[in-house]
Amino acid sequence: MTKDFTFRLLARDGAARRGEIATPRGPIRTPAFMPVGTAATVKAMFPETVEATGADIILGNTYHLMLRPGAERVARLGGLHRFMHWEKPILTDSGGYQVMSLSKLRKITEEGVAFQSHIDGSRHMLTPERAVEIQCLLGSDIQMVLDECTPFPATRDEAKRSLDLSMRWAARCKTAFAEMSKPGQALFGIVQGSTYPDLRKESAGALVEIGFPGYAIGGLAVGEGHETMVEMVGITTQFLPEDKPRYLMGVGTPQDLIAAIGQGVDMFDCVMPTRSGRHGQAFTWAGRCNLRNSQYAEDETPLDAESSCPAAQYSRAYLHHLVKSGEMLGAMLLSWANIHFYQELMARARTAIEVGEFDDFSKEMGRRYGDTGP
Ligand code: PRF
Repeated sequence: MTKDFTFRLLARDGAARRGEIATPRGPIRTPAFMPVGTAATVKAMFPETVEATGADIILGNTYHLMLRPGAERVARLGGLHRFMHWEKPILTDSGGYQVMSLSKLRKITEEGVAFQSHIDGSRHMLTPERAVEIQCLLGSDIQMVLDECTPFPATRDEAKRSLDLSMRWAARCKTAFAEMSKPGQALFGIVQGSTYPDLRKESAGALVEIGFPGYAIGGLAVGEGHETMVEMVGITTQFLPEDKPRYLMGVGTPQDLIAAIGQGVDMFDCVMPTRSGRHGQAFTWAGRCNLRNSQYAEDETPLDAESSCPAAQYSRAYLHHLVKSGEMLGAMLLSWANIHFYQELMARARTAIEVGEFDDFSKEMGRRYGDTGP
């Protein structure tokens, strides 16, 4: 097993890329979708099941784990992989984004972000150095720099000020990472710049100057809409090195993923398959399906006849009943079927790129799901 973190491009089809990231905990086939395991669990799923859907990597959150059960405690218990029974790679987000969306009381300064816990109101400080330290304590394979996800909409001045702060934090994270990390671990930079093409270019350039083994695109899917998001992704990937993985944070619908792969993105994470699964929404090869709808009450057909997922073989009538009754099994089966669908979507995208048919695949998905989503 290699001790290094490396990325290899295996095939290209237009701007779409098929690659593989090697890590000491195993390979990550790209394009990759990372199920979200915020609080050391992909909600309502067994780790074994997550693995069986084809996931090579999952995402964990610094913010949640530092508050509960605490990064030092996870470290004493042998690290996040051992704690949650997931031996494959884990990417951790740095916490800044979650602080801004979850904590009501928070203050950003040059030093970092001070905030009060959404759980018990306790006071905490997340600096670039502490964000890296926590991710090292967790034993994260791919860490993210602390950044500010610029709120949308933002004036150019606001976006510029925010991006400058994120770039200074990125440099501090890299220094801290060099001191604290273990071989085989990686730290990714995060491009910001809101919806301003010149700021996206500036941010990408600043990060490439610092130098990272992978680059994330942040600050999107925050209300700008599908078209603008795809445009910003395309502008950003243009200024990122070909030989490093690109990760679009917190995205998205199947259509978002296909469009972003078409712009050269390699990695994604999103709560959508698990969160919508817990709310009775299913992603199938025939499109989206809301199991709460009474049209399914006596529908004996399987959830998704085209899927090989065991959960998708249950009848729509049964899933409708479980969802309407608020039964846990409903959330479990739909989360499973949805994560399986997202993994299968990535597998089909990878194959399409390999055989040079990504455009056809993208059009076919557009027919099934609509081009820009619901
Ligand atoms: N920054 C970080 N995490 C994120 C985002 C970001 O901009 C987003 C934006 N879609 C999701 N998750 N650190």
